Order: sequence, then C-alpha cells, then structure tokens
Amino acid sequence: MASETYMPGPVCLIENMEGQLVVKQEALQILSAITQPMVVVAIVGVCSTGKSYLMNQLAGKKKGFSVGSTVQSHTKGIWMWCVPHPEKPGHTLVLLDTEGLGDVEKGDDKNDTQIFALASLLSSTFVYNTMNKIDQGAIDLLHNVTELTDILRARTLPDNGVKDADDIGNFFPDLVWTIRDFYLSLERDGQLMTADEYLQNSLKMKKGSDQRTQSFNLPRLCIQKFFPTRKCFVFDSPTHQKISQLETLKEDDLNFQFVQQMAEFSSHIFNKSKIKTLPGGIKVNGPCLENLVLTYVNAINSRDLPCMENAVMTLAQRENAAAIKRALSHYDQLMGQKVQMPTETLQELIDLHRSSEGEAIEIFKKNSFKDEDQSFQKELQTLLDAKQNDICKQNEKASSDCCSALLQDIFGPLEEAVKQGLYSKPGGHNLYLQKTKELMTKYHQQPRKGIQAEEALQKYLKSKESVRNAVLQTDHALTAKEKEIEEARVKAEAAKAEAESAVVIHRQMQQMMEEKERLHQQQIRQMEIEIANILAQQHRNLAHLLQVLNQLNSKLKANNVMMRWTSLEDERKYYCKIVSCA
Ligand SMILES: Nc1nc2c(ncn2[C@@H]2O[C@H](COP(=O)(O)OP(=O)(O)OP(=O)(O)O)[C@@H](O)[C@H]2O)c(=O)[nH]1
Ligand SMILES: [Mg+2]
Repeated sequence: MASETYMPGPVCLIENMEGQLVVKQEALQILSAITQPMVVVAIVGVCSTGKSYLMNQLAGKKKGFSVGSTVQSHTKGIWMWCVPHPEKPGHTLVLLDTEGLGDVEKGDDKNDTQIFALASLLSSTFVYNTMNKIDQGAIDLLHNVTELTDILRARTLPDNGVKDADDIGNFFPDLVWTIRDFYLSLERDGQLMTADEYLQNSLKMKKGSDQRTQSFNLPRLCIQKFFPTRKCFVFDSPTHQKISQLETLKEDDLNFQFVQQMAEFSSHIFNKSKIKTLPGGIKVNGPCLENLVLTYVNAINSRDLPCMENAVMTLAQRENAAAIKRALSHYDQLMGQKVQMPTETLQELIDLHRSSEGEAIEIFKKNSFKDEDQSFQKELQTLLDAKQNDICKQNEKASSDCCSALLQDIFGPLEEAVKQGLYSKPGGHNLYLQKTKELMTKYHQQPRKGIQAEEALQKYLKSKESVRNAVLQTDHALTAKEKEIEEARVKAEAAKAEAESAVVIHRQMQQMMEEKERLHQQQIRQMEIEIANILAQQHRNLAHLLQVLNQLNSKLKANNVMMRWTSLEDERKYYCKIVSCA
C-alpha cells in the first residue's frame, strides 16, 4: 500500500488538552489497518528547534509536519505520519513528531516529561534534538525522562518482558542525539573527534564516590543503561540568513554542510533503525502500536505514577535483577564445567562452589547498579546458597545411585549364591560372613563412590540382615542335626568300645583265672611232688631207719632184746617200743 493512499500527511495521534492526553480515534484507525512491521522514529526536544522540519526530511517531503515560523511553540501533542519505508520494502516507517519541551507559555514540566516519555516508549529510534551543544541541562532532561519511562514500562508490560536480559537490547530504543546549529569545533585537547565520540565523552562518568561525583554520574549512568545504542549527529546552521521559513528554501539556498549532514542523518535512520520490537521478540505492527499507545496513555492519565526517586529504584531493580541473572548463569556454567558428580568428598564440592560463587559475585558487582544497601547482592547470595544446597543434594543422589549400582555389582553374585543354597550348610554362616567381609574390602577399594559410600553400604548390609539371619538359622539347624548324629555316632562307638573292652577284660579275667588255676594246679602238683618227695624221703628215711633198726634188731636179737615197731595213727608215724624179748 503506497503511503499516499493511507496517509497523505501527518495526523494527530495524541492530543494534549490542558495537561490531559487524549488518543485520537482517526490515528488509531489508520494504525489498525497497517499490518506491516514498523520502524518507529520519534523526535523530542525543546520547542522551536527544528524537530518538525527534521521529520519532514525523513518523510522525504518539504511539507508535512507543521513547521513553526514564530516564537510561539507549534506542534501540540504527538503527531504521526506512517510512510512506506524508503529502504525496507514491506515495512512501514512511522514518524512521531512531538510537542516541544520547555514552552514558557505552558509552564508545565510534568506534561512535557509525559510526552517525552511516551515518545521513547513508542519508538524504536528515539531522536533527541538539542541546540548548539550537549550541556548538563540536556543531560538532566533526558535522564528525568528515562526514569519516568522506566516506570511506565514496568507498569504496563508483563514481568518477563523486562527481566530477560536478552530482550533488553531490542526493547530499548536506539538513541540518536541531534545537535542543531552546532557552532563548536569537534576537537578535544587538540585532537579531532567524531560526533559519536563527543556524545560518548559527554556521557563519560567521573571516578570517585563523593556526593558531587555521584550526582554527576547518576544521569549519565541512567542514560547509558536506558539507551545502550547511541549515535550523535551534529548539524551546521542551515543558512546564514534568517531562517523563519526554512522549508520554503531550495536546497541550493541551504548550507551545503547542512544538506550533507541531513542526508547522512536520513541515511542512518533508514538503514540502521530497527523494527519496533516488544519483549519476547514480538514485532510491532499497526494494531500492536495502537495497543501500546492506549496502554501507555492510560497509565499516564491514571496519575498515580510513582515519584522519580522510586523510578531510579525501578531502574536499579531491573539492572540488578539482570546482573543477578548473569551472575547465576555464570555460576551454573562454571559448576557445570568443574563438578563431576559424585565428588569424592563434600569438601571438594564446597571448594568448587566457593570459587564459582566468588566469580559469580564479581560478575554481579561489575553489572550491578546502585545496589547501595547490597540488598541485591544479598538476594544473589541467598540464590547461590540455594543452588549450593541443590547441588549438594544432587551430589548425594549421584553418590547414592553410583553406590547402589556398585553394591549390586559386587554383592550380586553372593546374593545369587545364597539363593542357590550354597551357604545352607553347617558353618555356612561363617563362610557367608567371611565372603561379606571380603566383598566389603573390594567395595572400599573402588574409587569415586562419593559421600554416601559408607551410608549406602550400611544400608545395604542392613537390608541383607534377614538373609544373614536365615543363613545363620539354617547353619544352626544343620549343625545341631549334625551334632546329634555325631553324638549318636560317638555314643555308639563308645558303647562298641566298651563292649570290646568288656570282652577283653573278660578274656583277661578268664586268662587270669586260667593262669591262676594253672598256677594253683602247678602249685598243687609241686606240693604233691614235694609231698611225694618228702614222703619218698621219709620212706627212704624210714627204710633206712628200719634198716638201722633191723640191723639193730639183729644185734639185739643177738643179744635177746626185742623191739616192736608199731604204727599208731598212720603209717608215717612210727613208734618204737623196746620190749624185752621174752
Ligand atoms: N536555526 C535553525 N532553525 C531551524 C533549523 N531547522 C528548522 N529551523 C527553523 O526553526 C523553526 C521552527 O522549526 P520547527 O521544525 O517547527 O521546530 P519545532 O522544534 O518542531 O518546534 P515546536 O513544534 O514548536 O516544538 C522554523 O522556522 C524552521 O524553519 C535548524 O537546523 N536551525
Ligand atoms: Mg514541531
């Protein structure tokens, strides 16, 4: 769709009626019909500084936004002109021209700031137009706006929009600082510098922490944070004549430098300005911009905007939240690289945590902004502590898992052997204990089991207590039976031995008796022999005696003496009776 068909000229988007902002329906209708992605360029600055003129240049038209020719401020509210993008087919270039700031007749700074803030919120390129040079007043004004803008954005966009650090680059508008009627020379300490270096230098912060330095640095820091991408263009005075009707002059009548500078500026805007993007990568088109306009204007008109101090806090909150996020992600990255779970000891893990924590806190400090009471650093510390707890738990679990697997590996065969009854025998319990001890040594020798090594082992052993008891019971039962058998065997053997011994004794007794008998018989025989011998001796003695007697008798007989021998009781006892032979 050609621009002329839907927007032959600019229309008022937001009317400024005695401090109350009113969104114009006509403009909204135009927006709702544009489905192309939009590059939104807004211009703000003090009144009567050639803003509308510059916007017409971007539209490629001599006429369009109304250019003032008197001391009276001209543009009121915010005006919009949607044109086809000169360099990006299929895109729409939305030009927003705003009411000038610091109108003495209006005398309402607050209303100025609101318009200023709206322009920065709606645009993807924010052109800040000042006269002559960059001064402290211009910096302060821009700073105030960044703070209000920040509040508005925080109030009107979902949380995820401002918290995602990756989105921030797309979300903030690029700042293009234009300096009109720049009469100074771009030089510092005798060295030439570019307009960008001039801007850079003007926003440079001083070293030190005293109150004065802080007041000097704060607006600069806010601008830097709010506008990460910055560009500066300086413009010579357009003509040496009085320039109340500049737009009516031909190009040839303008200062050549000025024309060239305008061309460079336009080329930058056409080639470098980004599509207006919302958090989450949403590319703004007409209906989306319409929605943004309504949302922001409603927020401003609700009149309960927080004061500026709180706005700085909000900025600090966002910056510090992003710094915390960055620090935590650095911590995660370091721990991911360094920690191999399970760690051998808890101390090993704590040491790694401490060094990563130190680096994360350094990252936070580098990126933090106005964390004066260190509340954000404390929050980071709490989050890091929580991470440490979490990692310790993970480490414990990793150790438990590793130990369980190892225990299964090592003790599995023993369990199998028990199942197969290899330990169901007398003395099996001792063997089981011995094997368990052996496997425990093997388990202890395995490296990198982690901090749960002992606990896991004890747990495992406890879980096998019933198995061990069963082995013990079986062992006892079988041992008792075997003992019984053994006792019976011993008893039988004893009985047998006793019986055998009785036989032997009996035999010995018999032998003794026989021997005794034999000796007795022998004695008897001996005695008989002796008696016989004695008797024989006696017989011999008797015979001899008889012989003697007979001899004697013979002699006596010869002498008439008679002797009579007689036996009294038995034959062995002889008495001699000499009797006179008569
Ligand atoms: N000195 C000077 N005058 C300029 C320049 N550009 C435009 N003008 C003139 O300044 C006057 C005001 O121009 P505008 O474009 O209406 O300025 P403005 O900033 O939009 O003014 P407000 O809408 O009232 O805030 C006009 O007469 C312009 O011709 C410039 O670069 N230098
Ligand atoms: Mg104007």
